Amino acid sequence: MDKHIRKSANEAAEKIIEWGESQKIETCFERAEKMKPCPIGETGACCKMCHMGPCRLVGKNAEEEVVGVCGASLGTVVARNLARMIAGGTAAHSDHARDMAFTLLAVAEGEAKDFQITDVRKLYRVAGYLNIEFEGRPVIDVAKDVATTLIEDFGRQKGEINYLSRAPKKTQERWKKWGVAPRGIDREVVETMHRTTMGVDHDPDHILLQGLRTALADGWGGCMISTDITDILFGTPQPVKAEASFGIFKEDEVNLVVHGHEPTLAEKIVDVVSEPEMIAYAKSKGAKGINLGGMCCTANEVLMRHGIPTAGGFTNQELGIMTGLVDALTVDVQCIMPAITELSNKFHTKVITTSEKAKMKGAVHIEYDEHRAKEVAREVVRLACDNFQNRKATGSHITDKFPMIAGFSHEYIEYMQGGRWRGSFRPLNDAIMAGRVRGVVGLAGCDNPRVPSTGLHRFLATELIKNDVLIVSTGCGSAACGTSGYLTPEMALENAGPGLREVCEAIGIPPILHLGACVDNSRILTIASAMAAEGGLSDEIGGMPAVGIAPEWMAEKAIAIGCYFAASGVPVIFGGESPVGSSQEVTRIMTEVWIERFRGAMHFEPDPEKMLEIALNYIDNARAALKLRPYEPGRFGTERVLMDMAARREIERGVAKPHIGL
Ligand code: BF8
Repeated sequence: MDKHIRKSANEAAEKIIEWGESQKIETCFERAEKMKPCPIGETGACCKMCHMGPCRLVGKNAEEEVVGVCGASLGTVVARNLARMIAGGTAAHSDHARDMAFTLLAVAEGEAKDFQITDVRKLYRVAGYLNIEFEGRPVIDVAKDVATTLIEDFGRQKGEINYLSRAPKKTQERWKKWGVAPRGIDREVVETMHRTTMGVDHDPDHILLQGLRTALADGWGGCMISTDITDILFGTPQPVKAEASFGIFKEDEVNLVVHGHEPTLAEKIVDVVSEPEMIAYAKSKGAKGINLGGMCCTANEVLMRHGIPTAGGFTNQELGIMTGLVDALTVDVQCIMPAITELSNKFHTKVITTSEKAKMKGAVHIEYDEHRAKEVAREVVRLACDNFQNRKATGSHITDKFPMIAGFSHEYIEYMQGGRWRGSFRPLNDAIMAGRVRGVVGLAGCDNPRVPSTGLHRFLATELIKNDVLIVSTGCGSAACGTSGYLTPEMALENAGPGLREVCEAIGIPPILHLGACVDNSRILTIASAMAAEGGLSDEIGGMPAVGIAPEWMAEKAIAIGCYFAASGVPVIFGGESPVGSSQEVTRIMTEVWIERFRGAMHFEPDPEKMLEIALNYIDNARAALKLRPYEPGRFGTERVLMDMAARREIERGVAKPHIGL
């Protein structure tokens, strides 16, 4: 890794940070430096479940010698804290999914006139998963049944959530065997909160199994429901060209940025910004037009479906304001720094909160209402236009931007491997079996100011593709790659290993596939299931030459995602210090025990070189267990050809002897 990087590995971000320093403007980067992380987690645990504490279980031999006032051991406290993080993350994704499901229901019941069923084919596909009859029925009736059935998954008390049946049979059997098949999404979150309150579940392994059940409710419930319904309402993504980084902002247009997670209002803003009346309104304020951009996961949603440019991920939100070019920043829920309202006072930016669930002091509140979605969207756009006139000369105007390709849904990846009628995962499986593609890594999660932000993503992305590993990325991991110029097919030519390059060139894809927002990690689950069903690799998700990495994670949602991948059979590597590192018992359960039971594990490893090594080891070991040809660098593609030509010349000159293969 480049050791000279300061706060951000992204050049444009670094320029803004430096400009901010010269202006004495503080951002998360300076706050991260000032606020040293509490060592609790890595070197001990704190229990705040009752008022006999908080109990600090610290010290060299805390695991053996220290207990809380009630007698809770370090392992118990560490497991409880992690399970609560999973519950928090699951609640966030799933509450977002619930809103999407109720929007679909409102559309089906004619109450949300500004929305339509955009992708009927996807609706039918989902109806098929749910055993809902769709042939010959009005689309709206099918949509109502789909929405109602998925809404039941939130409050179901017994049985299993619907989408578990989409996993390979063997994966499902493991879940049944270990009692982690989730019943209802809300039920698992509530039960985790109950079991981890004072005086209930004290066995770390047992607590963590409930943590996994909750995480599975997130992955195969909340996240998957959100992805599917968003596709039904707004279209299943297919490759689209866009741009990334701060240079997406325009000097002479109104810059409106959508930030947060729920795509409903953002979709309507996309609709209204091109309305002639809105453009005329912007012009009446002295602007040449309206330029819409995104940040964080809302950016990913509108990027995947409309090619709306992204200013980047989590750590870019303050920096975006500091360009001085953002006239309005709408936010809804999740990953919104409270610092942005205070910061916006130094510039002219209006921060607009839009969710009934989330307000911020110093922001304008324009509440989203699905019954009058376009009207709300127009109100937001008008406010941005009004504010254009208030732009000040101050700001770190940055022009850097990169082209990018996004929009790789499960459905499109299937389609690109055989077309509409013969789409499958066969070519990808074959490429992995042959060793052209060594394996697949899901590079996901947040960017984090505690490391040279976005730098770990960049390092791993470069090294993995060089090693012929295909990357699927989501969330701020995708934003990190996009703002570094890593999401173009040309990237394959320059940096990918020869085998991966051959595959990418044949199919016409970049070596890093942007799959969408964080909830769209569910696309990786269904892709892995489809690869298992295709044959030739593992017949379950576990055992595939596949790994998940979240090198810069920071949110509880990331922990929930990591755990649902681990429970589904994917070894996962998280960066940074381990939040469970103080307990050897919990660390062992999450690695050795989970691998045995589920074929997935969760590691915490701060060193990016080691992350890479662990990932490649998992991939190579999985290849060996599947009795696939061992991966051989340079066996395929141009590099191999060049090597062969050079070797032949040596043979012809009598310098070397012929050997097998030549
Ligand atoms: O859900 S990757 S910083 S924006 S938590 Fe947040 Fe992390 Fe970004 Fe999207 Ni996901």
